Amino acid sequence: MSGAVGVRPQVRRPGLGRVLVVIPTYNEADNVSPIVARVRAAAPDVDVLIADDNSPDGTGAIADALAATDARVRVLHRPGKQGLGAAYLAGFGWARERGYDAVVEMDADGSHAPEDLPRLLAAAGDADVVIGSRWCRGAKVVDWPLRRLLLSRCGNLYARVALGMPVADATGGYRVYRLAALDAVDLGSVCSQGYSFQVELSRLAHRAGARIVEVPITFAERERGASKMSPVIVAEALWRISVWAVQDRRAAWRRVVHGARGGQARWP
Ligand SMILES: Nc1nc2c(ncn2[C@@H]2O[C@H](COP(=O)(O)OP(=O)(O)OP(=O)(O)O)[C@@H](O)[C@H]2O)c(=O)[nH]1
Ligand SMILES: [Mg+2]
Repeated sequence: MSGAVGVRPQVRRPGLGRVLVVIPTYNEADNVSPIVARVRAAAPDVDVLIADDNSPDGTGAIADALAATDARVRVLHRPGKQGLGAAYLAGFGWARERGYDAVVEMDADGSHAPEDLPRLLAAAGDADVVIGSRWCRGAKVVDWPLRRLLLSRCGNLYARVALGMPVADATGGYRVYRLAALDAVDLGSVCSQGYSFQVELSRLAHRAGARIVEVPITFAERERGASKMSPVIVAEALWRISVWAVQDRRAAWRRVVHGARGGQARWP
């Protein structure tokens, strides 16, 4: 970890507390400075943690330079590429250790507009989890190729039906979590490496009774750098959603069977 500059007054948002924006990075050298500048301009009272997986393109060093000039920016250096989910879990742990009340998930590539952040934080006043949603009324997706649109639409439809979650954008990665709500979730059980992490956390939060709210965002295709999306990541998401769906149905069936047996036992 690096980046200790000057005195940094702690700012508590009314109704939310101290907020940390976690930005995972892997080879985002061209994106990390602009995204941090945009976050700082859009929400000057929040802190930023860049969770870099030892990017070969030098993103970590650029992040260090940002942290050296801005006391609200910190860097978590991780030894190597371990996936988005692992980077976020490390960021959540970092936030918890330092007494933050809420964490924001945001991509580094500009797809998640920092200018939408104030609306997400405002919505978190009445929610445990806020999802910046691409698939609710008022949302916009800009410049995405048809195959990505279809993948996201179909993936979300599958997650929603298979898992019975009332969430339109369960794969979306622009979120606010209250850390107190995450206390009710066994983060140690999270097994996703790639983007199924977002679905897994949605599912666990929903099962834990979290108040989940979706706020429309304008989502844009990344402007610079290369996507880390791969067929392996898509396959992992499909596979895990299917496994969770089977597990949920088995559990529901067991409840029905045990409930019926319990009912019979009460009769003479
Ligand atoms: N620390 C870390 N960050 C990662 C890893 N994989 C992806 N990221 C970051 O996670 C964010 C999302 O990754 P993207 O490649 O933009 O994935 P995506 O948004 O689904 O795909 P595109 O829309 O094609 O860009 C970016 O900030 C990446 O740099 C990883 O293994 N470790
Ligand atoms: Mg992206």
